[in-house]
Amino acid sequence: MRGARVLAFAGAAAFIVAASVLGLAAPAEAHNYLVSSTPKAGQTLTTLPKAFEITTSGPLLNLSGGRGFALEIRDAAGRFYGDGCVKVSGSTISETAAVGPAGKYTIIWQVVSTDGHTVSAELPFTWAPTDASSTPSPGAKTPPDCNGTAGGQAPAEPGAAPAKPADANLSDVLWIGGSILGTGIAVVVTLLVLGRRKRTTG
Ligand SMILES: [Cu+2]
Repeated sequence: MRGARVLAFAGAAAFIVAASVLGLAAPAEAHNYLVSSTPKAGQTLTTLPKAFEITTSGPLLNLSGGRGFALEIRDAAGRFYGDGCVKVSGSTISETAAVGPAGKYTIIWQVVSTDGHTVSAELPFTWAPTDASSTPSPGAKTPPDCNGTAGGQAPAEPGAAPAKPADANLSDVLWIGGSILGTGIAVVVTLLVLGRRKRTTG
């Protein structure tokens, strides 16, 4: 009788652990991913659009005026273009388009998923203007900071590799690992308390 109760309790504890792990693993699947963009990855632009845009799979978490969001425009030499003023609207971030001379460019973007984790990636494109009268922007050596305002936080220092989505996955793993440990401790403490109660009352 007593053995059966312990077995039933252990089964329930295992179920709670499994359920909490699965429940916490689910948000990891909810990281926003790229759905569409202007320009498209690998596209050759011959005229400049009004804005560069990154549209992701779902709503973005914008709790502190654009902090954690970035859209950096860089040329092959590593110079930065644009004002760094990132607009966050629904599932899209955008920034006024700006480029320098014709050549290869990379947009490095970062957003905050609704679970609070950041996701970032690179989007290469080519600038080949057909209108020779367009004046290229001179660009800058350091990332633009939108005139010192909070928005447009740079995802990486110049020359450093941009943050990869793997960082977010690692924090998910740590989060899940921590919750398993916490649940395990709670189960052991509960078993100890039950065991002691049995001994004192029975
Ligand atoms: Cu996450």
